[in-house]
Amino acid sequence: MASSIRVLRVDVVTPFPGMFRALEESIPGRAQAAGRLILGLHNPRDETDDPHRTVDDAPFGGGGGMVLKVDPIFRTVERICATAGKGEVILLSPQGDVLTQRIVEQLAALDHWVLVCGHYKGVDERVREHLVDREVSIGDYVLSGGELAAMVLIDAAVRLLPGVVGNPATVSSDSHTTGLLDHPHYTRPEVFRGWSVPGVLLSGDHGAVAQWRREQVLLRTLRNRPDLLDSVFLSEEDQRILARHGWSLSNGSRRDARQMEVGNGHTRHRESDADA
Ligand code: 9D3
Repeated sequence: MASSIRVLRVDVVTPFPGMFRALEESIPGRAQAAGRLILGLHNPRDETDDPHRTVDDAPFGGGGGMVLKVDPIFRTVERICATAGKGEVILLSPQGDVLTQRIVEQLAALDHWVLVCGHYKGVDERVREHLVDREVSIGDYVLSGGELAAMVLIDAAVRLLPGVVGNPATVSSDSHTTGLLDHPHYTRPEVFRGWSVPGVLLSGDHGAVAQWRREQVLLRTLRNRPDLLDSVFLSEEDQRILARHGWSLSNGSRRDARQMEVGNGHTRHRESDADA
């Protein structure tokens, strides 16, 4: 078989293993139950020798705050690799490469990760210098630690493992796989509190539906994330649709699309508005 069953093993080094209970839900939970995701949680406190089980200490050179100690982290990672084999050691920290779907895809192709969670206190630089293979951030905002970032990375990768998400078409049509935002979705009822579903979706005309959805994909992307339009292939027809809304290939994302009037062609949702 071309798409053989793969298992992703993730060992996480964290003083807060309880946070990872969140991964027992939803798709990561199902992946764990099916043995497709094997999650190991390792508390660096268990690799300390002192009675206080100290994992942090004051910084050399002075200044405020504390720094995660190198020895408990090294010992924890070395114990993991002695048991489960050498994995890709990834530090979650604000200094890392900002996570993209492309990085998720690269990492999801590997069999074993060792995630080291950073902390607002910072991590002894020797961890970065001598232990870590790559460093990942999930964006430009301040978290209290790397745990939630580690969970974001795990969640994003697990759903790419063949067979974890039921319908492979769902994964390959994802907005960040196609590079554009998604079109609107509706399900029953046809009318809710006077707000009706766009007629084209009820028309049974598959060609018209496909055309409407493509238009919505393009207009939503133009309005909310015009930067994405710079890095995707746009057909002549796509460019014509966008041009009708003030976009041109040359100005692309530099235009402030938020000030453009981009509706979904269906702004009058309330039936009572129809003859207002
Ligand atoms: C004073 C400089 N701060 C960096 C902006 C220090 C600092 C704050 C918060 C250092 C670490 C942290 C804790 N954050 C993470 O460990 C972290 C993180 C994040 O804060 N934002 C986005 N991605 C990540 S991945 C790990």
